[in-house]
Parts: sequence; structure tokens; C-alpha cells
Amino acid sequence: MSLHKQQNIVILGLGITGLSCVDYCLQFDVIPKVVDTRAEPPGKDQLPDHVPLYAGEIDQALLNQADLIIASPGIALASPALVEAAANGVEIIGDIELFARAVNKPVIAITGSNGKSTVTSLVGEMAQQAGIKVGVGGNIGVPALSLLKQDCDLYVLELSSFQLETTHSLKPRVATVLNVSEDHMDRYDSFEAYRQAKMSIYQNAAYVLVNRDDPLTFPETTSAQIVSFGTDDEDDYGLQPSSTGFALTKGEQGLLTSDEMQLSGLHNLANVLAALAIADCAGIERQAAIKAAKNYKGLAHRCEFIKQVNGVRWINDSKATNVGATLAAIDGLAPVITGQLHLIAGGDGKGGDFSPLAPAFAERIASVVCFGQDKAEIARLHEKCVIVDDLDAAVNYCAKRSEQGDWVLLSPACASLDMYPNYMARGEHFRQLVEALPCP
Ligand code: UMA
Ligand code: ADP
Repeated sequence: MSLHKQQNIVILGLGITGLSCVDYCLQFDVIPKVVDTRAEPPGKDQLPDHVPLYAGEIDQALLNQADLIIASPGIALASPALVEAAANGVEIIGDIELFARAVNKPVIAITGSNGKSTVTSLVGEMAQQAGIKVGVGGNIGVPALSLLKQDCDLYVLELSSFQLETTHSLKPRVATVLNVSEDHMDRYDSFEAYRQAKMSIYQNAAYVLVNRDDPLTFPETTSAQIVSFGTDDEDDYGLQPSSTGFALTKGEQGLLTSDEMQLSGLHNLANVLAALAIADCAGIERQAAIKAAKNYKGLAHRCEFIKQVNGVRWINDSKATNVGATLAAIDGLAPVITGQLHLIAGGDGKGGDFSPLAPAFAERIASVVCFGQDKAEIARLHEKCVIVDDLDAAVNYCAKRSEQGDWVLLSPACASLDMYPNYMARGEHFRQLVEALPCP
């Protein structure tokens, strides 16, 4: 797709997405107008001088007069400013739609409530291992448009429900919704609205990969070829119990075993099965994919082992920003621990329901230490929960309470934005606090 010099294009949001959209427009000699509700948007310093920025309150007339608005994922289509612009007939798209209109190589599109980044980066490693020039980006933190400059032969995109809301033309070679559980309820009217945003990834896909363990990932109708993964051995990509754990299989064929992998937890076996299925559908050489799966160590802030102090293992799962992710971490870790599990949780719950955590608190956790904006709501779930002021106090509490053989898990079930710039900063703070614990 090419943009026209005369077009009046407004880019809404000046984060990393907005900056990538500005850069893309400038490649076509189009000078966009940039609007952001923040007085000091984070991309301000990197914006070229000749691109006008309207920061602070939104000037509605500017939006209403645009030929095209490119909205960042942090701004909901349902926000009043965009609703009014749409009512005035202005076309509103996102960066992924621009990418979709321009790309001429196969695209793998990955969404889901949890596991997106893990599966996306693993598929990228598989393609690289097979010698394919691959671009990996999207919600994982590299704006998709910036990948187009690399002229890759395959693109692997992690897509959020926010990005999918403004995407219509993507024709993925393989599309998957890995799982659906409650998240971002501060942005959607209902769980079904959130799910439908995710399901739109299947439109125009050649292969649709569904999760047999989660019927919510099944499309109502599709003309695509359906492939499935699951933690049973019923069909397609699955698991069979073995003497050392599990064999990852496709039908009757063994692909690798869980003890050959560096990742742990049942949820990660599901992630690897999904990645292997995607690789097959995308034509990535099978042996290369298996080798990458064996070597893959996982990403930081996802059930990441930090340090053992006085016989206690400290785990950073700061990326667990919703209840489903924290449940997966507890279910994945609890069975391998000889001592007890202590959980640190809390932050901004995004309007979600914490109650699914209650049975896990009762059965699998010794102590729950709650901090952050929604600490009281989590603490209400069980009498063993205690409330502290911040992460420092939470780490100190767990250091005092834990004994040799115990594990301490930071898996907040909440976004970090009430106290930190992002989940990485929260995870880094946790790492520093653990590193500073006295070791005899
Ligand atoms: N914002 C305003 N006013 C504006 C524009 C944005 O207040 O005018 C706020 C938003 O509400 C949001 C923040 O600024 O809280 C950032 O929004 P953005 O759209 O400018 O974000 P980018 O910096 O462009 O980053 C986005 C994704 N962020 C969001 O979807 C909120 C990044 O995902 C993604 O990595 C990046 O594009 C590249 O594709 C982050 C994320 O938290 C990691 N995603 C959510 C998640 O994973 O749960 C969906
Ligand atoms: P996302 O990009 O969707 O946020 P990540 O791969 O970054 O997913 O993992 C985020 C968190 O979700 C991790 O902290 C982990 O505990 C949990 N998680 C990872 N894979 C799964 C899965 N398949 N099902 C449920 N939870 C998962």
C-alpha cells in the first residue's frame, strides 16, 4: 500500500507504535499530524522537527477532518474522540492494518490471553534455526511496521486484542488464539467482546490453530484448515505421559520429550506444542523446529529463576498480568516444589475478577503477600493473605517466612502501572531486592 502526499493523516498516540507510523508515512513523503492526550508523550524527543505534534487535550476538529486516522493500540476504538471521528466518516485503522496492506511475504499471527510472547519468540527461533530470514514483532515490543525495512521472508507477529480491533486486511498463513481468559476488562464491555476481538485473527487465515483444552479458541465458522494442540493425546499435536514426564507428539509420532526441554510447567508444554504446530503449517523444517524447542530458555519475567538464597528459590513472573497467567504459574510450579510456595501478588487488576485464584490459595500456597492498588481485593480471597505497602515489604516478609526447600513466586495477576512504568521495571525491582537479600 502506498500513502498519498495529499492525504491528511492523523496518527493518534506517540508511543513506539506512533513513532513507527510516523516513520512509515515519511517513507512516502507524507507528513502526518500527531495527536496524543498526554502533555509529554514518550515518543516526543524522537519525533522529527517537521512533524507537527498536538499534545495534551484532543482537538476533535483535527480528527474529524482527517482522511485517515492511524490509532495506537492504547487508544480504544470506543473512546469518544474516535467514535465521533468515525461518525464523521473518517477511516480509522491501526499499525497492523498498515502492515497487512504492505506485506508481501507469509505472516504468522499469534494471539491469546497468555503465552503469546513465549510462542512468538519460540517460532521466531525455529525459523531462524531453519535458516529463514524472519522478522518477529508486534505486541511483543517491536512495532510491526519497523520489520518491513528488514525485507524478511517470514513474519511472526504477536497481536493483542487492542491491535486486532483496528486490523481487517491481514491474511495470515497461520493464525492462532492460544487461550482466552479474562483480561483488560477495564477496556471491554464484556468478556465476549474481548474474546471476539481476539477471534478476528482467524479471518482470511490459511491455517487456524486451536487449543483443544480451551473451546473458547474454536472459531464459529471458518473455511481455513483447522489444526489443534492440547495437553491430551486425542488428536494432532498433543502429550503422552512417559517415564520421564511427557512426550510431545503429532498423532502417533514422537517429536521430543519434556525432559529434553529447558522450559518447565504444563503451560509451557502447551506453548511448545503450539509453536511446533505453527512451524509445520508455515513450512519450517521440522528438525530445525525441534532443535530450537530443545534450546529455548524462555523470556525474562516469565517464571524466571532469579536466585537461591538460604535454600529458597526466588522466581520472577512479573509478566503474569492477569489471573489466568498466575494460575498457570502456580499450577506449573507447585507440583515440583519439595517445600512450600509463597506468592507475591497485586497491582492494577484492570477491573477483572480475582475469585478464580481462591482455590489455588487454599490448596497450593503457604502465604500470599498482597501489595499495590488492588491488594485488598486479593487479600479478601483467603485468610492466609497479608497486606503490605510495597514490593520491598513483600520480599522482606517472604524472606522471613520461607524455609529451605520453599519457593517465592512474584506472579502479580495484575498490571504494574499503578506503581511501575511497566512489568519489566517491576520484575527488575524484584530482581534487585532478591539480589540484595543477605546470604550467610
Ligand atoms: N495513551 C494515552 N494517550 C494517547 C496515547 C496513549 O494516554 O494519546 C496511553 C495508553 O492508554 C497506554 C499508553 O499510553 O496506556 C501506551 O499506549 P500506546 O498505544 O502509545 O503504546 P505503545 O507504546 O505504542 O505500545 C504498544 C503496545 N501498548 C499497548 O497496547 C498499551 C505495546 O504492548 C506493544 O509492545 C507496542 O505497541 C508495539 O506493538 C504493551 C502492552 O501492554 C507491552 N500490551 C497489552 C498487553 O500485552 O496486555 C495489550
Ligand atoms: P503474553 O505475551 O500473552 O503475556 P507470555 O509468554 O509473556 O504471554 O507469558 C505471560 C505470563 O503468562 C507468564 O508469566 C506465564 O506465567 C503465563 N503463561 C505463559 N504461557 C501460558 C499459557 N499457555 N497458559 C496460561 N498462562 C501462560
